[in-house]
Amino acid sequence: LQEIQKAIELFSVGQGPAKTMEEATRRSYQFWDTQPVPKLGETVTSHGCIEPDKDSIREEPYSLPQGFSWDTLDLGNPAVLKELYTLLNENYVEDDDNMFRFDYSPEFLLCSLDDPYLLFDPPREKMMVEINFLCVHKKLRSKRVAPVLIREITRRVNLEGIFQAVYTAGVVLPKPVGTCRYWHRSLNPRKLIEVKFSHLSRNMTMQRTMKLYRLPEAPKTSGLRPMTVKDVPAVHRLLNEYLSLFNLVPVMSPEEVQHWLLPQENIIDTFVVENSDGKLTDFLSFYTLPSTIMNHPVHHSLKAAYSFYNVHTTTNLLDLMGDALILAKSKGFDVFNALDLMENKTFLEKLKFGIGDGNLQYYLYNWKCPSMGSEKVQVFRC
Ligand code: MYA
Repeated sequence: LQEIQKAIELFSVGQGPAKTMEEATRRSYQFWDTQPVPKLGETVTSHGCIEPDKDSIREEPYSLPQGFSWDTLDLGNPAVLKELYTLLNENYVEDDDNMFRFDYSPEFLLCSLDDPYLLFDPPREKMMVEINFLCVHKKLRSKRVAPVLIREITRRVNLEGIFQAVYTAGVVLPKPVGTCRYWHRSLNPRKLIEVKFSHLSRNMTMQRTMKLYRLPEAPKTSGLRPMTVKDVPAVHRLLNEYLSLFNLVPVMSPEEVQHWLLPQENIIDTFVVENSDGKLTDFLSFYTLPSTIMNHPVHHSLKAAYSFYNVHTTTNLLDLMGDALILAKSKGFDVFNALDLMENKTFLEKLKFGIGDGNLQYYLYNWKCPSMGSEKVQVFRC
């Protein structure tokens, strides 16, 4: 029996996606080994592209399994947007125990599926695309459709004259440039425990847990207010100055700052701090990404806020993020999530975040650079 169990384990390690570096180094990558990415065991010491820009690019789309064809979506058409929403709502990323699945709203998808942007890898700036929302319908899984999708998007991006990409994934592939961990701050502990997102700690009652996570009614930073369109130039300046402290960051134009940070209901919240001279000194932001709760008789949706860009020059980061929690709670979020990137490690434990069980791996396509600690990585788009 032990032998059989071992064989099953080895088989599953060989086939399934790897969640840890240890599992990843024990399996082979039939597709990724053919791609311009560093190998898992490789130590990268230089910066630059892995293969040169292509002169000739294949003209025909890659072949899909029989009965399927490529279609370019017109997301301005509400029926098409709904179709995309439904595909992701039913088939996109789930947690390891298949209890929760991301539920990106149609408006969020529309806002998120946007143009390429510059990525900074000091001392260089490189035009890259961000790849997101890779999804294969559950009925078509494990049939090597994902490599076809990746090859096809690569071909289409190459036709635009772009040869690098950035992406994140929960699984380990060759080869992460940085590894970040999600942390979670309970805002509505009773519901989180009821849906088994979290559990009652030992020696804790529900009453004591609720008291532990209680937050003040109103933020404490004076001059904190929602961002408006007039704030775009100041927020743009604050953001780019702050981002220059890190190694892997997007370089945003004022138009992109407006697109990504200007508050939009149920998509993005941004609050700026204006001092008594009318000068903006800091800002905080978080985006809305609910998850579907699968198989719960009462609760069907988990309302999660995700920390986005937070810049501080005058206000203490701990106070700024404490206010982010208060604002998220007052807007009805159940949980506030943040990665341990940038300076986040300085406030996570102090603000009662608990460590999550999944990593988020950061990747570059056709670009090598030495791997870095999570504190050197900046968050990308949502
Ligand atoms: S990350 C979110 C990914 N989506 C999900 O997790 C949703 C739920 N899962 C699914 O829809 C499927 O399981 C997916 C795989 C689609 C993930 N990134 O078709 P298969 C490799 C890259 O038989 P399926 C996000 O959106 C796997 O190692 N590769 O498998 C960023 C194996 O390759 P190899 C992945 O389960 C995406 C091959 O796929 C991922 O039916 C960035 C198996 O294919 C993954 N998350 O489908 C994409 N998971 O043989 C890369 C598995 O080598 C972009 N695999 O082990 C690269 C840049 C392209 C543009 C370049 C421009 C210059």
